[in-house]
Amino acid sequence: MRVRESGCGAAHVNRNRRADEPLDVSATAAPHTTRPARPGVPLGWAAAIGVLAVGAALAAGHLVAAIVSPSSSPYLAVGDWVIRLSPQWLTEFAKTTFGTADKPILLAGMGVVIAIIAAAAGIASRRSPTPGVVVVAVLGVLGFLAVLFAPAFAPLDLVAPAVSLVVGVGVFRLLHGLALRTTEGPEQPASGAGVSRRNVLIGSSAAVGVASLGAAAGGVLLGGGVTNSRQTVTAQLARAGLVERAPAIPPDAAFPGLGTPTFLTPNPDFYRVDVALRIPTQAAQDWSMRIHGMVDEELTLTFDDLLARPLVERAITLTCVSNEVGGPYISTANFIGVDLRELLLEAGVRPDAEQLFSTSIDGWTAGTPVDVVMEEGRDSMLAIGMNGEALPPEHGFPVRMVVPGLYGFVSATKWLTDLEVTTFDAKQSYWLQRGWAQRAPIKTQSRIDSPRAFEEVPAGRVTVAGIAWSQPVGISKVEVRVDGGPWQEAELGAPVNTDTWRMWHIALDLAPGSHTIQSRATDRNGVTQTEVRVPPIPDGASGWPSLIIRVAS
Ligand SMILES: Nc1nc2c(c(=O)[nH]1)N[C@H]1C(S)=C(S)[C@@H](COP(=O)(O)O)O[C@H]1N2
Ligand SMILES: [Mo]
Repeated sequence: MRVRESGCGAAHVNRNRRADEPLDVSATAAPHTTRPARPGVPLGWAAAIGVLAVGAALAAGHLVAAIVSPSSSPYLAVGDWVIRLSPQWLTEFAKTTFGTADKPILLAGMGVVIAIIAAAAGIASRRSPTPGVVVVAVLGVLGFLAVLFAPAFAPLDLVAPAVSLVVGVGVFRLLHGLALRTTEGPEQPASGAGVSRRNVLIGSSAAVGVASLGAAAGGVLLGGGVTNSRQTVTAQLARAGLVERAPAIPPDAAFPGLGTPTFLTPNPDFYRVDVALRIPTQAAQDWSMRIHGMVDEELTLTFDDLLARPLVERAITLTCVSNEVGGPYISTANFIGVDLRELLLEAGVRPDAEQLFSTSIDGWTAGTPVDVVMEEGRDSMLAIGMNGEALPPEHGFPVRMVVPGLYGFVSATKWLTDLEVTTFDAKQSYWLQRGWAQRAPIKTQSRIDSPRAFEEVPAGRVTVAGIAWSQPVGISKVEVRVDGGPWQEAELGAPVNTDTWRMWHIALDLAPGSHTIQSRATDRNGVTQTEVRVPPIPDGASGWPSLIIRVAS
């Protein structure tokens, strides 16, 4: 295809060409010089048509997904693939730079890239719709494939991306045809053409808006279903005598007044780490799970089956392997649930089984060593409650796994839907495939919470406070030193259990000026936190926390 004009100005000149004016033609175009060039869609409109068509496609896909099968939104499915295919350095960068905001940032970034591609597709189609249709169709097929190859794929999931593809191509052809016709009409004055096009664009923008609202409404509906189901579960858990409650946390277990966290982390403050772009929205009454594989007797459990078993409440500190020294990915809650070891004893785990392979509703997987889960007193559980209420949606509602002493990526599967007893050779879990460790016991660590790094504190006694953890062994000692001097023992919070963190504080007399503060913890087996600094990958960061503060004179 030959393009003889490149801008709106050229089209305008051509339309108003007087007979005596020479045509603007290249030598190779000689045979066509007698035919005036067809005017194209102006640049801005062309770009807008591309963006509107793709916007309509995404909104329609999202809306249909919300109605038919929530996990099948083509936009989110493509986002899931971006996460899954992201190189290690990028995932870690996103986690450390954006924290929990990494997902909205990913989705917004995708939006920008898709909008640029869509605008380019529109611009490439200023005369013939073909290039734009091809690009919009390719985007649609990508969305289709992303859904088709999602880990938790079901055939019904194909409806949303199919609708999305058809809407994208259809809207593009429609808008393009309208825009071209209004441009081409020789009898139509230029201003009239503009108004007509404007109407077309306003109309289609409104359509995209309505579709987006519909998609949002669909999301709210699904969220409402989960809210109802959570309320029911919270009420069930509150029934007198149903749950064997955990002992109350002694008031001197934490020193929030000195700068430590509270002992139990309120649910809204509990750290969140996962790769789920969309939080699964399964209601408790729709939940069921199979325990199968290398077991004597397969078990199928519904949520009511879990409620009918003995329910226990246990204070447990969860920790993420991605936590840097001094990092925030650690929190503690009273988890309510059933004992996992007892369930597995009922199913009868074969002696040669190695791995408890757990799968989430969204297809994420974890591999937990069977010997750890089956340890007597390990307190591993299937949790359904957290701090007196049903699990919050973002922390795994309706059912998650919790194994004290193991980092979350090998044990804490949220939105649990399947448990297979198997070997390590047979199956590879999500993060194992990405270079993280197979066995990942939590490393003994401490963290200085107060003062903050580079904080200027008043002259006189300086209180240093923080946390230490070594689940499931427990902490026996925390020491602090200043400027590489002798280690001084800190005061510990009242012990709660060995599956939780321990708070500490110490008052120091410091001379005015800058000082380096370090801490190290020792567990109840007498093992002291190592000074050796390693990064989180593959099995957790280590090293002494170290920060500089200024004491005022
Ligand atoms: N389904 C699912 N479960 C998951 C994850 C995930 O990405 N998907 N991440 C795990 C990781 S790495 C951690 S540290 C814990 C964090 O649990 P939290 O978000 O409730 O604190 O969840 C684990 N369970
Ligand atoms: Mo994690």
